[in-house]
Amino acid sequence: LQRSKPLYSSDDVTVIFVLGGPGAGKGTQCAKLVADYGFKHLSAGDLLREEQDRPGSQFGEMIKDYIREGIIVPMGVTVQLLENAMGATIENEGKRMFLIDGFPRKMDQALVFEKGVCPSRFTLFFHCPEEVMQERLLNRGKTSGRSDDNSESIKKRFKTFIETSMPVVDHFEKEGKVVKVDAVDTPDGVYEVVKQKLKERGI
Ligand code: UP5
Ligand code: MG
Repeated sequence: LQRSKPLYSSDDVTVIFVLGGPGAGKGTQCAKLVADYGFKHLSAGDLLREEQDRPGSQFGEMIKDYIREGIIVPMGVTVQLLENAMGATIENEGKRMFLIDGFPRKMDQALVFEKGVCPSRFTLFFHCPEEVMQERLLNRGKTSGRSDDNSESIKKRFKTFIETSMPVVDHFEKEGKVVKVDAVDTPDGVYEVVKQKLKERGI
């Protein structure tokens, strides 16, 4: 994981990080972007849940505990899953434009990924008040089967987001690499703004 230069250069591969609080709508907006722009969508949370359920995974139990507690799985696991998924996508689908959803959410992940895997073009950041996110997650929890869509876990996810993940957004903000979108509107309303802002960034 520690490399002297990234595996992919930003000339060769486009990486857009997609961040925002739990339930801000990252996955929803990524699905729309995939349909219109042909990005490959890689959700770190989805990759972790897949690994958790993979028979024989040595990390399954650990991932399960971390996700329920709303804390960040040690970065080695997540970075490796993303790197594998990117490699497989480039090889099998020939796609070189990635939406990396829900990652990086801790400073160490951000630094290691950009130094060792691929520098990001920018971060698409969905801003949403906690009350709105909480309502969405509790509502989804009725059917999602996600172990962390309950009020106890949601509280912990919010705390981690503020304490651990917002510093990542602030870091990229200082580099002028954050595209901020208000995420309170309807999915289609939010998406209109996303498209406009991507256009301004040359996408
Ligand atoms: N919805 C969406 N947009 C809406 C809108 N505009 N108006 C009304 N409703 C809207 O949406 C959530 C719900 O809201 C859905 O029901 C949707 O229909 C509705 P979604 O698009 O799924 O939001 P998203 O931001 O993707 O929410 P998600 O729950 O996936 O966010 P999290 O960031 O909490 O979850 P993630 O899967 O990324 O991570 C889960 C856990 O994995 C973390 O807590 C952590 O423990 C672990 N993890 C790591 O350890 N490391 C990582 O790098 C990443 C994750
Ligand atoms: Mg998601």
